[in-house]
Amino acid sequence: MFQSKAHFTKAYLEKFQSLHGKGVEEGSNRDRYEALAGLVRDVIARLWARTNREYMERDVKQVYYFSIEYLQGRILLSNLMNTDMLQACRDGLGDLGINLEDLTDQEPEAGLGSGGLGRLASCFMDSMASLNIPGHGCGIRYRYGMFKQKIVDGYQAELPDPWLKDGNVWEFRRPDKAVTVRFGGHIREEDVGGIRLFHHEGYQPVLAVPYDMPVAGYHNNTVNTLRLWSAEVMPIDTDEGPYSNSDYIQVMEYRRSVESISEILYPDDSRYEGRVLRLKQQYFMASAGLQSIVRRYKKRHGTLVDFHEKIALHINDTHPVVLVPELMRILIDEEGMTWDDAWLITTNTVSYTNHTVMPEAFEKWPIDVFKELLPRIHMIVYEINERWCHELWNRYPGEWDRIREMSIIADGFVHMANLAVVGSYSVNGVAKIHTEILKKSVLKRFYEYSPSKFNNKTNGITHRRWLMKANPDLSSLISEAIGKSWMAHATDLLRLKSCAADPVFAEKVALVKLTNKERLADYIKKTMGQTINPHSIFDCQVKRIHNYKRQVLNVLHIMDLANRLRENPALDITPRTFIFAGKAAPGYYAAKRTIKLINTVAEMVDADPVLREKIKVVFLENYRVSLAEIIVPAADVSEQISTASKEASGTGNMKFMMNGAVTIGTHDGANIEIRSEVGTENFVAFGLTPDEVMDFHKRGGYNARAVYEANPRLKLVVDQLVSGELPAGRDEFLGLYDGLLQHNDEFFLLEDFGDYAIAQEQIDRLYKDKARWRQMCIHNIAHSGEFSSDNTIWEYAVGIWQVKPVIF
Ligand code: F58
Repeated sequence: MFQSKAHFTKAYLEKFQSLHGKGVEEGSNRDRYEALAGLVRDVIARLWARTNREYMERDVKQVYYFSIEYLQGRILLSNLMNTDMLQACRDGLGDLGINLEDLTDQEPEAGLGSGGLGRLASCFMDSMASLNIPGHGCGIRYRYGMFKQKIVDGYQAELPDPWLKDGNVWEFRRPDKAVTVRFGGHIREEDVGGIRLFHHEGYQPVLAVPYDMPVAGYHNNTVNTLRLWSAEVMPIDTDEGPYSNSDYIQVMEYRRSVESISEILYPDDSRYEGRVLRLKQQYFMASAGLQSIVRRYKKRHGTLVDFHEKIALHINDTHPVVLVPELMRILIDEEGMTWDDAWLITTNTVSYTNHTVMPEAFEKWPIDVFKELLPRIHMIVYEINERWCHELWNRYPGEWDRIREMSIIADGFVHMANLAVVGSYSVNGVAKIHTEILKKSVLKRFYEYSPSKFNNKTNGITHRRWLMKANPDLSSLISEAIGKSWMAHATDLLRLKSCAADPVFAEKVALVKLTNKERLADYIKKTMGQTINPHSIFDCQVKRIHNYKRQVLNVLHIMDLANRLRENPALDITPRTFIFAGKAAPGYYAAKRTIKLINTVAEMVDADPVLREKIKVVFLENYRVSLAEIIVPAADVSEQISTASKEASGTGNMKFMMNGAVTIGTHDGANIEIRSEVGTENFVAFGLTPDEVMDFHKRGGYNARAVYEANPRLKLVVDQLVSGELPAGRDEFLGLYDGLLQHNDEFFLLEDFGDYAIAQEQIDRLYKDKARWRQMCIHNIAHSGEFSSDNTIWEYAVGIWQVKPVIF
């Protein structure tokens, strides 16, 4: 590795020349980026080979994390940091007159996810490698990642994201490790000597080719693998594939249908959409991933009888759950095991994380679709269900409703969450309250059946990306104050508590915040041409746009503030910049209207000289990991205002806290744990409790119109949505208005409005007390180590996977 800059510079110049056949002074930033990334890749590749050798020789238990999404973001700087080459590299490039950031900005961003679920998977990859845990990722190499968002006339427009068009330095294509995944066709059964054999015939074969990406741990020589699968047509010289007896058109149709499998990432939607291609993606990933794990395992062990002793398979939500019947298929059809032996192995290998309580997000597939696409898997799921229902009949004789609720196949659908619970040995939620809701309500029947399966693993975020990489100035300040141990052990950040009362330290923290705010202001100026005041309060709500996340509640409060300012221009408030960012799923009409509303209110504020003195609203285009890395360190206030009980955990809340923002938040998801960790005095809470929300759902009794009538300030802003006062068509927000009043405000915005406005006033008061505010920021940073994904992963490793670190 390059501890000295001279060593680095020499290697870099050589790499540049060998890659481009010219001198570095003649190269573009892209050329220079490629040479740098190539150099880092070479170093990492050596460590990677060694890591895999160690795992193999020591024959340790390994975990495979299956996720339909990974939101990696840019990788170069993380890799430089984790391999301890950052300083030498920065200095060495400096000597050559090159600015490192100009190169890292060249990297296309791997945006293979739509939100928290995908980003969690990437944080987990980083933490597994950094804790020396033999843990790998399995996913899909989408050719198009999350769409690029443009704002046109206040509306969201979507553009494709061809992130691979100039190549991806970090991937290693491994054609020798390709496997075949089969779709469609039929099953021919045969009895041979009393044994039933299943022959899959007439299927469409798809070649799954892995692209491996190294995942480097922090200063520990460990490099794990993120294996992403790409769908390709079978080679022309195989006997599989529609080549013999097929005409040109058929062959081209085959090509098209195969390549579509790993073509696009489906953006999240407001409700679950049963598109066949999605099921195809799921089985493609599960089958390819599993086949490659099995192949390697058999090479080492010869048999799969102890598979569960050495392999843990984790499914990130239900998307990869066809892994369960696929493992059964391999064990029974290919290994000749009995059903019972195969079931024992499978249910001791697979564990499952649930990420949502919203019933409309639960996956279910029409049984006919399932059967046609995956005939053998359908047979196995059918049998799993038969046996499961039999068990249920024995345990709950006559309780038909309970049995229907718990069965995997019911009402013509395969219920994927039920399959996940039945087929795994561990089911976890992602924050304490979320796990309780799973146990009490969403998966209540399953909890009653096997309570020991259920456990909580509160989410976390990697402090390496979200503090060390995103906020280097704050990181240096922290290290000056408490030493560097927190980088490896994030909970050491607690030591900062002793600095909270030190005004000199507090002043330095405030200065770093100001610098970060200036950086964000520059970005906004450059990209949007808008000027924002770095001395105003930066109040941020950045996340997917969703009704339950209640961006509209934030907007209603801004409109109320505007009304109060119009009434009293001397209103004594600290100037505030409300910063929004986030994507709406293309088919989610209401979320797209929310974006228009935010931009409309932004326009209204800008047009009014009284308002623009005190407030500013901006919607930043194309939210993504690299943008979050600029916004989060600059935030003063973190908006975490989902309807209580709806946000499984949230992880943005943790990122903001770690960077010293104060949360204004509901009693929801991980907010509850953040608040109890940091202390109620360092968190501004408001709104209904989860129990109150669930009671309303269960017993009714909520009357949105009554709430609206009773609060004149609220009534005014709601009316303004449709009064024609906003600079948009009069009908533009009619749907939104109706949602609040005619449809009784499903997410309790009106109910929480009053309390939210009071909480916002509290924020203003607290901010005015500089010393107090700074202390709050420092307390938030100090307690954020608890939410490092290192802690979360450690709990998964010990409590679920039973995998141990491998240190070498
Ligand atoms: C999120 N889910 C939860 N789903 O909403 C959030 O509370 C939690 O912190 C996070 O998972 C991590 O546990 C989420 O991001 C998706 O994006 C799905 C992806 C696949 C399609 C459906 C939405």
